[in-house]
Parts: sequence; structure tokens; C-alpha cells
Amino acid sequence: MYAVRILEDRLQELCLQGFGADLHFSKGQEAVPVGVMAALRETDYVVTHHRSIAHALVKGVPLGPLVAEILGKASGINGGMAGEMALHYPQKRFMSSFQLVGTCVPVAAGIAWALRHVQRTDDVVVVFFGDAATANGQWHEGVNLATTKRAPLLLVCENNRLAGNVRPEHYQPEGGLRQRSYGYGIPSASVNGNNVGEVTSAARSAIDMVRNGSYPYFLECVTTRLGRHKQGQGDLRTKEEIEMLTQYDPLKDAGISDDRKQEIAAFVEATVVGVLAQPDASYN
Ligand SMILES: Cc1ncc(C[n+]2csc(CCOP(=O)(O)OP(=O)(O)O)c2C)c(N)n1
Ligand SMILES: [Mg+2]
Repeated sequence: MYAVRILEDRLQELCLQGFGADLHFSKGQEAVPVGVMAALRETDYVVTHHRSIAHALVKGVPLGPLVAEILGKASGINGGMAGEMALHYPQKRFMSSFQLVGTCVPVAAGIAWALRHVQRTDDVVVVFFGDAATANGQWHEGVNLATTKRAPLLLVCENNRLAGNVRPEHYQPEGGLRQRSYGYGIPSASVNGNNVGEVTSAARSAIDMVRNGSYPYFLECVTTRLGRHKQGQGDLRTKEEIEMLTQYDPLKDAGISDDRKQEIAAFVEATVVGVLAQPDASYN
């Protein structure tokens, strides 16, 4: 979680200096990807949405080539042509991130179906998406497909109760997100997404069910976005509201020693400096 935080803080500085693009960070939400992926086998797969950097790093995409991709360098994992919202690194079974909200779900459902019913493995797919994605038609088609085709798919909702600067009363019916899973008859749970231990233990039970039953499961992780939606957009929340939310920061009581923090920060910094010196992607 600390590596994600440090990396994203550094990338944010670069964005503000004009190096990075309009990136979406996971500040405050780190316990969701870290907690869920701690419960995966290395051979399991991940598909994710636009807020992708944490997910890629935690799934094992190597730091240097990941940063290079995000900064548009030729040495990036996708030649510097994809960027944060079309990242692809199948070597680590990080299949893709998706720009269009909700579209990660049908693709993830298809991969999960093929793994179980064509390749006949017992690997599972985890797909991460935001709370607003559950209002998108692609989300519903994907969940319907996964359910009717018995695909081993863990649906992880990072419920930060925001879509950009829009509050959920404008895109969600009252009654809670889990109700959406009831319509498909799939099992579900809701956890404190800022508590990494709670996320991991819920993910373990969920993944057991997904793997053994070859059926989808909906895991809602209630979390808090502490930064802007993306770097080019202001935040309409007041400073007081954001300050209040920092009490839920998953890193607050994570117990990481100062030595370990320094070690991680030095590694991230050396990697970023090395990447900055590399040539930009080019069509030539
Ligand atoms: C189909 C589609 N509509 C609109 C957008 C613009 N957009 C980008 S992110 C976003 C908010 C998504 O909110 P949520 O799914 O809750 O994820 P969060 O950003 O909160 O992590 C929107 C509307 C988009 N990328 N795709
Ligand atoms: Mg959201």
C-alpha cells in the first residue's frame, strides 16, 4: 500500500510539471487492490477499470516498465502507446484496464468463461470497478453473462461514493449497491474497504466460492477517495470534508517502519528517475 501511495504521489508531481497525463489515482483506496490480490493465486487473472495503477503494480507488473508506460516512454509495457487506461501485461495475468466505465465487466466475464469452460483450468478472474459502473448497461450485461454461463468471476466494487464530482444520489437508487447483485441471484458481501485485513479475509471466502462453484460473487468494498478524481479536474469537496476522510486512510495505522518506508521510497524514486531519462514513444 505504501509503494502505491509513494508511486502515485510522485506521478502526481510529474503530472503537475506536465510530464504525466490526466491520471486517476487510488489515494485512500489502496487497501482494496492490495487486500483482494493478497487472496489470489499467482495464476489468477485481473481486469480493471480506469483507476488502474495500483492494480497493475499489485498484480506484479514490474515497476520500471509500468511507470514508463504511464509516462509514454518507448520502454513501457505497451510501448508507451496505451497509458493507464489500456494497460495490458498478460505475463502477470494482468489482462487490461478499461477507459469506458463498466466495459471491463463483460470482457472479464468472457475471460472467466473461457478459462473454466474452454481451457478447463480452476483459475479465477477478479474484475475491479467503481460504484457508478454498476449503473452502466455493460456492467449488467457482463454480470448477466457471467451468471448464466457460470463464469468464475469475482466482482469487486470499489465504492468510494463518487463518480468524478457527482454524488451517488444522482446515479444510484437508494438501498445499497448489494441490491444489484440480488437481481442476478449471486452471493455478495460488503466490507470496510479501508481495512486491508478485512478485505483479504472477505476476498478469501469469496474466491473459494468463485473457484469451487464456478459462479460470480459480488464484493462491495466501501472506501474513500482522498485525492481528485483525476489530475486535470478540480475537487468540489471542501477541504474540511477531505480532511475528515483522512481519518479512514488505510495507511494511517498500517504499522510500516520508517526504515521500510525509506527503502520503498528510494526504490521508487530511483526507478522514476531512470524512466524519465528514457526516450519517448514514437511512431517512427
Ligand atoms: C461509459 C463512460 N461514461 C462516462 C465516462 C466518464 N467517466 C470517467 S470516470 C467516471 C466516473 C466513474 O465512477 P466510478 O465507476 O464510481 O469509479 P471511480 O472513478 O469513482 O473510481 C466517468 C463518468 C467514461 N469513462 N465512460
Ligand atoms: Mg466511484
